[in-house]
Amino acid sequence: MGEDSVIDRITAGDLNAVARAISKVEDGAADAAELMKKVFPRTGRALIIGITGAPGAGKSSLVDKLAAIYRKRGERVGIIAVDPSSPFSGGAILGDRIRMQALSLDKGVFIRSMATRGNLGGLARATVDAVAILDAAGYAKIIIETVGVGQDEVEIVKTADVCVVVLVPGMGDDVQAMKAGIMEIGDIFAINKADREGVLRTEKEVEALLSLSMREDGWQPPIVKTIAIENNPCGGGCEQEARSVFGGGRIVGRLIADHLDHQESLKRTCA
Ligand SMILES: Nc1nc2c(ncn2[C@@H]2O[C@H](COP(=O)(O)OP(=O)(O)OP(=O)(O)O)[C@@H](O)[C@H]2O)c(=O)[nH]1
Ligand SMILES: [Mg+2]
Repeated sequence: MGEDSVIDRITAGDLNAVARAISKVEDGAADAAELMKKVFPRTGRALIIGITGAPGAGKSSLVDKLAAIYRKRGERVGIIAVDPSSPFSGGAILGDRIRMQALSLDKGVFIRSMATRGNLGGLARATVDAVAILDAAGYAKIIIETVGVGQDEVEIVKTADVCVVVLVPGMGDDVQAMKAGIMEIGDIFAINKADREGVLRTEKEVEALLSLSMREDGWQPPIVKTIAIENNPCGGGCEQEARSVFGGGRIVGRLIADHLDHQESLKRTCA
């Protein structure tokens, strides 16, 4: 099949064509560059959201909630889970598949996991290309989830329009250690697992770190406390605490969505 009909099928949102194009860039296929030349002029409409944070911080759970909010608005959502430590790719990794089960049945959601095939630079490039393919295919929101521990992973989320850094209570020293790369790239800080102890302390620590650095664009990253899972396994006790944190049990993905809407409107104004 000619490249022209492939690009037509991508822009028409054909799922098979999209999946195959992503495999092509991931494999570094010989004709991938040629295809991307046709893809790039058709991009620029999506809001690209990077979600990063330590392993197990609740990134996938938040992505799930966020995507559900966008789906309610009728927007199509592309999700790319980048796992630099895993050699497995294609489809979603098992845990994410379970976590995003409802989403994965939804035809308006495209979920894909990408892994390193040898070098991180290659992964970063493949991620950028995959995002562009989803953008050309008309996904309004594209979410990149990545474990943000090292500088290389930070590079991946830097390609996003907005970056949400997910922290959890009681990180203490970890927050300090993350200061180097992550604090600078966060446009929004989510303290997830806010049903756990130590939320306020972590919030103060993040506030303190943020106050040390003034961003060039003057943006003051909001800190939002989130609970990404509804059925907390700890019974009624922590629900109580959740209510007190949020003053009435507000849902949490919503808070991030509101901030992202604000960021998107800024992006539109600047464009
Ligand atoms: N108590 C509590 N547990 C949560 C919350 N959010 C997520 N979890 C749990 O934390 C665990 C990890 O959640 P994930 O969403 O997989 O976290 P992740 O950051 O995507 O993990 P990796 O992709 O493996 O780095 C799961 O068992 C979730 O159910 C929360 O707000 N409160
Ligand atoms: Mg995950």
